[in-house]
Amino acid sequence: MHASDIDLHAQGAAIFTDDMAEPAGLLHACPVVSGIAHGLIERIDLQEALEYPGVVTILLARDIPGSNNIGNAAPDEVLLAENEVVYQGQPVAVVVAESAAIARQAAGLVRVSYSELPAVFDARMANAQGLHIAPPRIFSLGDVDQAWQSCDVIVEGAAASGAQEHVYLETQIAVAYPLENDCLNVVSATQSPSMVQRVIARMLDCAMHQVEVDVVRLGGGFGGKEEQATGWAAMAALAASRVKQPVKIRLNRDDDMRWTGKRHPYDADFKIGLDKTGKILAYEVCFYQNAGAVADLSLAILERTLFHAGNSYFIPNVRATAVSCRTNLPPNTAFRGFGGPQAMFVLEAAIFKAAAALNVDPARIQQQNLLQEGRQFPYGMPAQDCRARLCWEKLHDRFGLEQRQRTIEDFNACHSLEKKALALMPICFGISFTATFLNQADALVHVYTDGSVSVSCGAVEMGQGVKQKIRRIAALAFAIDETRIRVESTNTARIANMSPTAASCGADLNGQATLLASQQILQQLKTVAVRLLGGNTEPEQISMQQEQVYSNGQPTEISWNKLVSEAYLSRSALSAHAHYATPQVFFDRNREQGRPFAYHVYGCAAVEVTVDCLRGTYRVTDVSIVHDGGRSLAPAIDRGQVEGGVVQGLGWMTMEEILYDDRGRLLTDSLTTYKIPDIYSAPEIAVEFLDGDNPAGLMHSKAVGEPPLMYGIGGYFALVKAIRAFNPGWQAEAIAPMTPEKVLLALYECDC
Ligand code: MTE
Ligand code: LUZ
Ligand code: MOS
Repeated sequence: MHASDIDLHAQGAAIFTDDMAEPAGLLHACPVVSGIAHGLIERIDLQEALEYPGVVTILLARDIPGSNNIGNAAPDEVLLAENEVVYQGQPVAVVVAESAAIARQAAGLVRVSYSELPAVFDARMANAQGLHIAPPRIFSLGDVDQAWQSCDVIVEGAAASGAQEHVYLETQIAVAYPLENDCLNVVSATQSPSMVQRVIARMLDCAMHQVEVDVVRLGGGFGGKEEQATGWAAMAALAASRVKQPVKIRLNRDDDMRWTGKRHPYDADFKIGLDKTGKILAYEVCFYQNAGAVADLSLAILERTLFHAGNSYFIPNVRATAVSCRTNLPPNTAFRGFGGPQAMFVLEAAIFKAAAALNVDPARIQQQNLLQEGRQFPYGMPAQDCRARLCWEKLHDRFGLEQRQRTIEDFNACHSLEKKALALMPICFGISFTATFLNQADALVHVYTDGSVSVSCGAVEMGQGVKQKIRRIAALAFAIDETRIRVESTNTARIANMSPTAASCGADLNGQATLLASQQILQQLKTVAVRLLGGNTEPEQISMQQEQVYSNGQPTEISWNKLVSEAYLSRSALSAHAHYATPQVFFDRNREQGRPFAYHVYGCAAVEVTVDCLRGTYRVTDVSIVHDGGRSLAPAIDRGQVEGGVVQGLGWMTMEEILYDDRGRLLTDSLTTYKIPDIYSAPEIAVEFLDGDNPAGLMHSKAVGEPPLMYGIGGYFALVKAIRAFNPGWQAEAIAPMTPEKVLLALYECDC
C-alpha cells in the first residue's frame, strides 16, 4: 500500500528538503547582503571573515564562471552584486563554511563599503521620476471619455493595498551535490524546477543536462518560490561547483522575510460613473505597482492586474492603465492571485464610494452590474458559461442573507459599542498562464510488472494537494486503486522544460498530460486484452472497471495484474510520455486583445465582521461562500484550498502590515511584528460548491488554488460598513490593510 501525501502529512512522515539525511562533507552557505538600499560598492573586505575558524571560502561575483544574470523576464537581476546594490538585503557575497552558524557569523564579518545613492521606496514617487520597469499598458473597452456624459453620478478617488509576506512554513532552501563529469544534482524548494536548472546552467556556463533539479515537496510556496527560490539554489550550486562538496543554503525566518520580495503594494486612482439606477457606465483606473528593484515577475503580475480590473462585473466603457514602478525594495513577486486581488480591491473601493454618493447599499450596485453570459471582458474574450449571477443568487438563498442582514441591523440598533456588518465579494478569475507559451506540460507514466504505477510530471506539491489530484487521474484512467500509484518527485531529468507550478493550473496542465500518457498505455493494454480474449472483440469494446477487464460492458476473468504481466510478456509498451498544451489560448499584446484564459472561476462570498467600538478590535465572525468548483477531483482538498485562501486574503486585507523605514529596511521582520491570521482569528467558513461541469477543465474540474484568496477583500469592506454603523460621517480613501489601529482611529475620526 502506497500512502498518499496527505497520509504522510497527517503522520508527520512527509520529508522536506531540510529533513533529508545530510551527506558526509556537507557545507553550509550564507549570503552577505547589502545593508543599504541603493549605492555603489567601493570595497569588499573579506579578510576577517576568511580567518574565522570553519570558513571554507567566500564567493563574489567574479567567481561566477558563466552569467551573473539570474533575471528571467528581463536581464536586470544579478546573483551577486558587482558594482551597484539596489535594495537592502541584496546578496553581495556567499560565505561557505562547515556549519550554518559559522557561515552566518562570518557573513557578519565581511565589510562592504558603499557610496550611497538616492533611493525611492514609493510607487508614486518612482512614477514621478520616470522609474518604470517597462512602459505603461492600457486595456480598454467602449469609449470612456464619451460615457461620462451619460452618467448621473461620477466619483473619483484613490486606493492603495499593501505588501504581503508569504510566510510559507518552510523557508527558502536548496542543497547542491557535485557529481562526476562536472554535473550537479540540486534539491531545491522551488515552484519552477526548470527555471532553477536553466539559470544554474547559464550561471555555471554548462549544459542544462548537467544540472538535475529535484523537488520532493515544498512547505508552502504561495508564489514566493515561483521566481525567488532560484537565487538561493544558484548560490548553493555555485558553491558546490567551486568547492566540490555538497552545499546547503537555508534562510532563517527573519532573513527570509527581509531578503525576499512580497506581494506588490499598489496605489491607484479611479473614476467611476453610474446612472441613477446604479448601473456602472464607465470606469477609469490607473494602477501604480511597486515592483521593487528588479523586474522579477512584475510585468506578468501587472498584466493580470489589467485582466482583472473589471473583476466579476460588466462595465461597458473601461480604460485601465497600469505601470510597474522601480523602487529600492526587494523585488516584489508572485503571490496567490498574482495582481488580480490588487485590481479587484480598487474596483470594490470605487463601488463603495459610488454607493455612498448614490446613498444605496453597495450590494445593490454589485448585484446590478454582475457579469452575464456572452458579455465581453475588456481584453476581448466573451464570458462563457458565466456563473457570476448564479453564485450571487445561490449565496443569498442558501445562507439566507436577507434575514442575516436584518439580524445585523437589529443587533446594531441595540448595541452601541459593538457593530456588525456584512459585505459581499464576488470574484471572477481567469485560469491559464497569461504568457501563452507556459500553458503546456509533460508526464511520464510507467506501469511495472506487478501492476504498480509510477507517475512523473511537472507539478510541484506545495500543500495544495496536486499530487493527490494527479494520483486520482491515473487511478481513474486505469480504473485501479489509488494505492497502486506513486507520484514521484518533480525532476528535470524525467520531465523537461516544465512551466512553474503556478497560475492555479498545476493540476489542470499536468493532470491532462498524465491522463494522455495513461491513456496511451491503456490503449496498448486493450490490444493485449483483445488477444487474451481470443480476438473476437475490438479494443473499443474493452474497458477497465475496478481492476478488472470488461468486454462489451461484461466482466471477464482478466484482472489488472494478469493484463499487465501478459502485456510485458508480449513485449507491449508499459511506459508512455505525453505532452499537453491548452487549446485555443492566445493573446495579442499589440492590440491587447485575445483569449488568454481557458476558462474563468466564479464565486461569491459574504463576509461578516463584529467590531468592538471601544477598542477597535474586531473579529471576522462568519464567511459564507458559494464557489464555482466544477466537478471536483478531490472535494476535501478543494474545500481546504477555499478555506486557506479566504484566511490568507483576510490576513492581507485586515492584519498583515509590511512596514519599511525611510532607508528601506524592513521593520516587520518577524512574526511578532508581522501578524498573520492564526487558528484563533480564523472565522467560521461555510463553503457551498456550485454543481457544475467544466468542459474546458481536467475531467470537468476547475482550478481552485488562487481564486478564493480574493473573497478576503470582503473583510476590508465589511469593516468599512461596521465603522460607518458607528461613525456614519467617516469617509476615507480605501487603504488596506484595515488594522485594529486604523479601525480605532476611523471609529473616532470626525469630518473636520
Ligand atoms: N495551497 C497550499 N497549501 N500551499 C501553497 O503554497 N499555493 C497557492 C495555491 N494553494 C499554495 C496553495 C498558489 S499561489 C497557487 S498558484 C496554487 O496553489 C498552485 O497549485 P495548483 O496550480 O496545483 O493549484
Ligand atoms: N505566473 C505566471 C502566474 O508566470 N503567469 C501567470 O499568468 C500567473 N498567474 C497566476 C499566478 N502565477
Ligand atoms: Mo501562484 S501566485 O501562481 O504561485
